Amino acid sequence: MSNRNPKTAPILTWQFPWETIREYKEIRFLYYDGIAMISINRPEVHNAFTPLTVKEMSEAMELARQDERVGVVILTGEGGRAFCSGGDQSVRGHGGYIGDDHVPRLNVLDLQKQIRSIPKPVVAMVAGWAVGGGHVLHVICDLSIAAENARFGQTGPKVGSFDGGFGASYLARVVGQKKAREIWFLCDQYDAQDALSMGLVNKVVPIEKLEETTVEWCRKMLANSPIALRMLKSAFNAELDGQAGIQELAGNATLLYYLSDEAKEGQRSFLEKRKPDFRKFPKFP
Ligand code: S0N
Repeated sequence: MSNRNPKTAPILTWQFPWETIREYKEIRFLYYDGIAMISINRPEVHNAFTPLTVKEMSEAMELARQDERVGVVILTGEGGRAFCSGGDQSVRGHGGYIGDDHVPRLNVLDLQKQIRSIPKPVVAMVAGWAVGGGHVLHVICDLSIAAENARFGQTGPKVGSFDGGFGASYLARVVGQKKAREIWFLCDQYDAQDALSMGLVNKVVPIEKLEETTVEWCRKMLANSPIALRMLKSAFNAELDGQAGIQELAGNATLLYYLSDEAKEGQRSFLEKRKPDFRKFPKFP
């Protein structure tokens, strides 16, 4: 069915030769040259998410995590009019957003945690609206690249919701306490240049350059050491994420330790039913 609403009719299609990794109902999950793209495919409602959209994004994020070809993930929305307008208000019910199973859910909170913990950079590619829970999704991404038509803001206090988790505390880390409180308390909208000047996005480009620039940034990261990027991401997260953040950072340290002959000596000695010989390993200052 063609979209005749002038506010939501698509103005942007992807130009790179993306391949579909898996077919979904409410998202597109694509791959190109080391990059996975998860794109919300509900342009007729400015890419508002339902429980199913989030379930699909969550599965795609996990597949991107497991896929060894993938070094960077792009999060975006189809059509060029919106990145994401938050939770779909037409399915919001008593206690959350209601899907086909009639159960109210706030499963976007699980997706937020996944974006922070996937050990690969996640880049928000933002054209048009990034508001409400959609704004929170871009805030949580490691980097945000915005088209000149991007518009940002929180709507919660106007529409009867709020995100007191990462949506508040991490936003405040990004733009500072005063600005974060302004964004939530006033529910104003900010253009791409406003967002750039408050450090909410990394770069602003004409919409025709959005995909090209985002892929270029992804390629720069793909040319760098994946373990260094992984360690840095968990290090940036660790302080704010408390025990869970330390667990991630420590998990990466364990991964590195497993790669060493010293750790392998422990495993081998057990399998060979002998005492481990750790004396031969260096005691670094
Ligand atoms: C984005 C806005 C500003 C765009 O305005 P514009 O360009 O004038 O277009 P509209 O005519 O308003 O919209 C075009 C069509 O799209 C539909 N639509 C837009 N947004 C939504 C939406 N969120 N849900 C359902 N439909 C939407 C319009 O209805 C219209 O369709 P037609 O023409 O057929 O009527 C403007 O659209 C706007 O303000 N949208 C609403 C933004 C919003 O309030 N979003 C929800 C905010 N809350 C959340 O996201 C909470 C979710 C969450 O993340 C969360 C986190 C932590 C704890 C709890 C929660 C929780 O789930 O509550």
